[in-house]
Amino acid sequence: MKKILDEIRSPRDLHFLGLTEQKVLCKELRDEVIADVAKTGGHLASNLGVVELTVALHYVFNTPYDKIIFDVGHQTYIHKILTGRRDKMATLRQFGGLSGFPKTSESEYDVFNTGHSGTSISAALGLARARDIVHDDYKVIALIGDGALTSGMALEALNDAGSSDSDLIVILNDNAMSIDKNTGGMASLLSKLRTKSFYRNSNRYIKKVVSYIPFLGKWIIKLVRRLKHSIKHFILPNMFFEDIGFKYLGPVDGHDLESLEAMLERAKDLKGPVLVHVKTTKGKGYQFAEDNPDKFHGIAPFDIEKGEVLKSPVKDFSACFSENICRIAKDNQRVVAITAAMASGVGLSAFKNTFNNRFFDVEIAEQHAVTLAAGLAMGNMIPVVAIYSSFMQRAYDQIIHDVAMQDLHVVFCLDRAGLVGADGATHQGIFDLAYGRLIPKLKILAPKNFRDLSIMLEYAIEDHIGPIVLRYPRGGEDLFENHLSDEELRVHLKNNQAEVYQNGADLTLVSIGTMFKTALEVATLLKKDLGWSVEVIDVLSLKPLDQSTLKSSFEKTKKVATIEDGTIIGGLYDAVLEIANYLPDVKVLGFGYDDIYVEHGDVKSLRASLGLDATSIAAKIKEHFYD
Ligand SMILES: Cc1ncc(C[n+]2csc(CCOP(=O)(O)OP(=O)(O)O)c2C)c(N)n1
Repeated sequence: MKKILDEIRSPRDLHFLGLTEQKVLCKELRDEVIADVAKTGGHLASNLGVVELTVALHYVFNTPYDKIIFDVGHQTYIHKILTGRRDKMATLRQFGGLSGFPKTSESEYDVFNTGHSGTSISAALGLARARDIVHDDYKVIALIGDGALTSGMALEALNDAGSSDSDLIVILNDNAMSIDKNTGGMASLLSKLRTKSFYRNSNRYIKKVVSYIPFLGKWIIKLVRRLKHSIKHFILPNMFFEDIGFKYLGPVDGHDLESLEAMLERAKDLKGPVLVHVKTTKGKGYQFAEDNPDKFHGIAPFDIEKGEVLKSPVKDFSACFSENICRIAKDNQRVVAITAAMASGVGLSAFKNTFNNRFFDVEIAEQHAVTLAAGLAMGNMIPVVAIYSSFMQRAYDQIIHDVAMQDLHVVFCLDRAGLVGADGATHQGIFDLAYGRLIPKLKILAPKNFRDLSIMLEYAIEDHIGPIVLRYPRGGEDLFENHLSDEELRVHLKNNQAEVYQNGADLTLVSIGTMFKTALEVATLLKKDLGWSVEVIDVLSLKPLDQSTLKSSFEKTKKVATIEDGTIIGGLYDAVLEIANYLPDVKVLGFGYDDIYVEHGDVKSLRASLGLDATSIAAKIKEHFYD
């Protein structure tokens, strides 16, 4: 049977639909996005929550002339379907396919690339100011969730926008959820706003009741009127947005198309900064996602009937971190843990449940998370800050200014370091080795398997004093035999010693973290192909780097290749070059991400496309060094 959706080739086609047809369209969109994400994986619950809102926005506004900026951008699947990309949804997040986030290179309807939370209002305000300077008249709309609104950046932008004269519409998509339940002061303000109609009605009810009281009743109403402003302040919490300069509209039910479109029409005609508060349900229309919006926030391919992921998940580094931090915190009461809205992602849910008074979820506020840790360290706690590598980019100054410069004992656990895959360029954790290496006093460790992580975490908390980073990737561990005993590894860490895993005379392969397995495979290939004996060294610590072990290996082999899951500029390659620079006749070849942003796709395909799989690396080494 032909669907209404089949007729929608661009948002313009929405204008031929009446309200009833638009409602049917929403149902079709929901079914389609569930079917799409069940195959590709992705951010399902957030998209189900904005079906009506996305249709209403494209119906009311004249896109792409009017500009919609999506915060985070993980909720743009419906937008993609409506803006001519329906037939490519099967390629979503796949190598060479559609991105899971807005991409200006993908469509003229994608106005601004996002991925990290909290950027939409700043970008929208910039666009609005640019429009005003050239006297253009398009509308600018920022769509931001209540989770993303906890970002420092978003609050900075509200502060600026509120005092500006620019016409700007901020749509607040409030589902009371970040990935987990949204918490903090902003969340409680919004929860009061959500029940605002109750306050309004109760106000009317009180007026009605007191007007029946003879003499005194009228007097009370007069008094109520006179005190209206202050009562509004005390009773109606929307004054927060109004006081900082926004016209506040709402709250409106984000699944009631008629009211939503009417509200957006009103917002369209208002001057200056306007905030439209839209209440939505995360996961709306798919029971499994409504019941477990956190599980369906970002999900792997799943069975629609059962609501379960198809592949049973393997134990990953986050789970290993989770086990070990709980183990260590049980005996060490000084250990506290901090997350920026990613408790389950980074593996802190068990810690939260077991040591609740030592757990802090600061919401999407990485900068605050780091300086909060600095304060805790000053107070003699040992803070462990677990944040994804790419999100930690936000807090660079805080690491330097608040932690490292004061030599505070803070343990940074950078999860999702290296390529993360399907989430793409904004989420690839490829910069931390380079940016971390520049910071004086910061020690940087990278485990190659779970055993290393467990001992490194113990070392970072119990033995080391000062700022320290542990970086590890998304996913499970590679299998190989441990050559160092646990005790030997402890000694290596204490002495900043690299691990010489296998001796050789023809080439030194230096790897960091989980690229170790690739190094082993390259060594095997070179042995088979050229008969080379390859020395394989895992640095364990990038900073300080074990100069003497590396130096004597380089002097022996003269040929060196580095392999890292990070940008080669500023990372392991550069660090090794600094040693080789003083050694005559030593040549170094670097394998990593060379001055590029790595797009989305499965990690294996991405690496192969960049020449970072074992076969390509071995071939390049042969070409470069074989004479
Ligand atoms: C700087 C940064 N930190 C963390 C994240 C991970 N993250 C992606 S979406 C999200 C929650 C967003 O909640 P909200 O804005 O309310 O959108 P919803 O999914 O609930 O619609 C988080 C924490 C991120 N994208 N960027």
